[in-house]
Amino acid sequence: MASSKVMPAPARVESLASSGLASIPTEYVRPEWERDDSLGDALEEIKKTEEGPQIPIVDLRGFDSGDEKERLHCMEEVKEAAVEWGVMHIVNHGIAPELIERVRAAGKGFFDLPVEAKERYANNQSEGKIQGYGSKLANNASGQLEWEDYFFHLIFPSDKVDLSIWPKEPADYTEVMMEFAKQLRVVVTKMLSILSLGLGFEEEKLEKKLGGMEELLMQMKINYYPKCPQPELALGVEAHTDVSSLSFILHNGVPGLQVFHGGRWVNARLVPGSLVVHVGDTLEILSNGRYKSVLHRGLVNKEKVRISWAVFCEPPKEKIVLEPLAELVDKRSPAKYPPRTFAQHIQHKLFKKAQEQLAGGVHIPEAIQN
Ligand SMILES: O=C(O)CCC(=O)C(=O)O
Ligand SMILES: [Fe+2]
Repeated sequence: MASSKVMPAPARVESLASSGLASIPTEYVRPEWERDDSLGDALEEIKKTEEGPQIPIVDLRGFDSGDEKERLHCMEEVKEAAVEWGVMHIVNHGIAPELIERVRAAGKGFFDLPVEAKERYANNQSEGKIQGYGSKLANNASGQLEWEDYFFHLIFPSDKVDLSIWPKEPADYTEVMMEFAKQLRVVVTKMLSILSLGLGFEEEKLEKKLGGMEELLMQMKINYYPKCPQPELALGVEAHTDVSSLSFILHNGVPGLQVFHGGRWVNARLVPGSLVVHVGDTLEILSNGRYKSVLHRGLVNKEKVRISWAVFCEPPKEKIVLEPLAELVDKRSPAKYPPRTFAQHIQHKLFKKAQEQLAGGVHIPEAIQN
């Protein structure tokens, strides 16, 4: 095409936040229907968490115990959480607290660098270079933006990783993140095994279906949410379901994550030593809707910077056709999702979102549909 669209470099939310502004630019103000949907300061909202149903906490120790009864119990709990909520806190997952602390320090260390130093790692979304330091580009007519900057990069399998774009500061970033990726990969297999058993399959079923050790990708997104002067007007991440199979989330102890359950937004509690695990679209599709891809969003707050580390476990983009597993489809429960590659699924989701925005966008997005 003749018109070469030059995208303006996105403003970093961190720079905006530290400029001391009292009110946020209009691009960050959510539409009225969404603000009515109980937006607020995450530090205030978390105080209301006491009442009502809570995201289940699942102990994985039983699965490793070798005791058949305990394994079964663990499997039942994971299954129930994936069916009823599509999200759970996992404890005794097997990753040492010291390593988790080092991951937190490495991510914080990077974001503690001045913005100019981080810009050297900037991604270039219009050129398709999605790995690196970034902020959301306004991709629709409303120009709606999110109150966060991020760092995004592939962390597993190691032969597909591009270390040249990883932060060189702090000095141990690469070593720590590689080790975390390796250990988290073990947890991924464990969760997929449990979830396979929960569907009545042999342990290896989902792992194989998603590409196994060679093909299943783990993408790390470090979300950096600066303090926000008007948290009741903004969102750190807007409501969405993850396209992944599973997503694992670690945070810096500042609340903000909410999940949609039973017709309302539920705050994720701060559970020491836990990782939050989301069921993503890909598992919802393979399980023919038995496991739910959970709708979630991120609130911001006035007083504390929030950082979260989200790891998305994804099948390869083109190699695998995702569709409900044949054993889960019959006359009484026909396939709810047409066959699509992962790339096609993402395209379809973007297309649907664009259509919804054209139509006015006043809705709470449902999990996923055809
Ligand atoms: O910050 C969080 O807790 C959630 C982030 C998230 O949903 C995402 O990056 O997809
Ligand atoms: Fe997400």
